[in-house]
Amino acid sequence: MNTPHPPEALPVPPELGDALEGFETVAVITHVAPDGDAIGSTLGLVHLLREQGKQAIPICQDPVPYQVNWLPHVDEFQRTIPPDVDAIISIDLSDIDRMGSPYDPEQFGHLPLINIDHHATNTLFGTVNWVEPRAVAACEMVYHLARAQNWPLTPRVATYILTGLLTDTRGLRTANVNARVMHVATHLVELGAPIGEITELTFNRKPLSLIKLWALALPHLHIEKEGIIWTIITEAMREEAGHREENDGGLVSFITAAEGMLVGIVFTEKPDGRVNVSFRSRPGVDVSRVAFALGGGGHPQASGATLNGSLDDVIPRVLAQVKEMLQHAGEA
Ligand SMILES: [Mn+2]
Repeated sequence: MNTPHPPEALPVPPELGDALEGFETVAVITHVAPDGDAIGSTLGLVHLLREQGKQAIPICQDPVPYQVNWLPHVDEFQRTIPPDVDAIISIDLSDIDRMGSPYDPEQFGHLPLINIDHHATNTLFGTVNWVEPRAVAACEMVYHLARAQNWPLTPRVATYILTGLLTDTRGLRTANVNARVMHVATHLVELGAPIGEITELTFNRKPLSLIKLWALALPHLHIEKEGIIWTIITEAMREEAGHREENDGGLVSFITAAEGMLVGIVFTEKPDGRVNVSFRSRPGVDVSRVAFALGGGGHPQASGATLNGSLDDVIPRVLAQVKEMLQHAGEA
């Protein structure tokens, strides 16, 4: 009765353990526009591999976001893959294109590519694929991997992993948080991850420029009778607020909390002229199918896509697809 429950293990495919033995130098790459899970899972895995005597280099096309820029060693991220690596591990990455500019198939296509991801929309692009949609974060997969391999979890690695677990679950508040996830979080705290400090630095801290950006975006709030709430972030707003980071800092989750709404969307103009579309939805409303149909990906309750065209082109197109999805969901 007093025995603590070890967290239920998510199974790690045996070929993954074998693949991890097969290299000395590896690039661990995560997705463009990284979030806390992308950064935490990459650094967690990099440090675990180094503790096993491997050379591991964290790679990301884009800068570490403000939310997790306090993590140790974030300055180790590189934007190009060194030419002499023996293998590539992609993490939290649903589609090969989400690696962005660092991954040139001409240069690296011949190398083993180990795909570790928790998105149900993953396209299985690796030479070894471990896709586990039950994991609430790629970080949770790193935890189960370390346990399966009997790799010790240091307080620093536990901190990386818990940070990604917390960011992908918005502080253990998403519908997919269950007893297993709570056990994993508890174990990470027992291993030395400072949950109070992580929460304070990750969730209770935003740049003033971001709050100013929200103030400019919120007057453009629109509500559709189908239960869709949406707004825009333009380049001009970004300029006026002095906020250069592309991430909306949680605006889409904030507006989706409005009572009676089923789907929240933020349309963000990108400097390259494309539009980033970020979706959130209520439990039971799977918005990832729309994101996937638009060439993006994600999770049932949190997903996104990047589209060509101006805001005026993109908004009606996306709203029509979301409305159609809601109509079919209503009929089902
Ligand atoms: Mn993730």
